Amino acid sequence: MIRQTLPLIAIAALAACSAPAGPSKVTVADLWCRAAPVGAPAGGCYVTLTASANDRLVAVETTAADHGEIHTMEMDGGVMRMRPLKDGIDLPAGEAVALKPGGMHLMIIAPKATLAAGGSVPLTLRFAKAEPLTLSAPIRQVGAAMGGMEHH
Ligand SMILES: [Cu+2]
Repeated sequence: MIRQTLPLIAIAALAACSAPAGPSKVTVADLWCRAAPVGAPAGGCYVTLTASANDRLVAVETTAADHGEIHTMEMDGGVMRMRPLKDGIDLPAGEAVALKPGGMHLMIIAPKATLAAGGSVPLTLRFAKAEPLTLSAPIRQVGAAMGGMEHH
């Protein structure tokens, strides 16, 4: 059985690579978007990215909202503020870079539909070197930390 599966995997890998292998490949883990109430002006999405060679996340696109942005959260005079990262996020080779609540995150601006738990958001991540990745991010309800937001 094992002897038969190996060549099949090799063929599938070749078929997936229509272009020559790029200088880097980015691995995605823990991709999700936070559920948001009806009419929310924006939604947050989170992901852990690991690039095989030095790379950079430069943009996020989605068909589910007006547009996507890459944000960071920083303390500014004792207040947590979000601001767009115009140069994107550095992805050092082999290092897992986590975008998570309270830190760097993806933001989808003006969602076209309510971000309801159980649904999903199509996201395209664009990198400086690696091929873009189009993914489906599951929408998850975040409980206690979001206070009354789930009681709409
Ligand atoms: Cu944001």
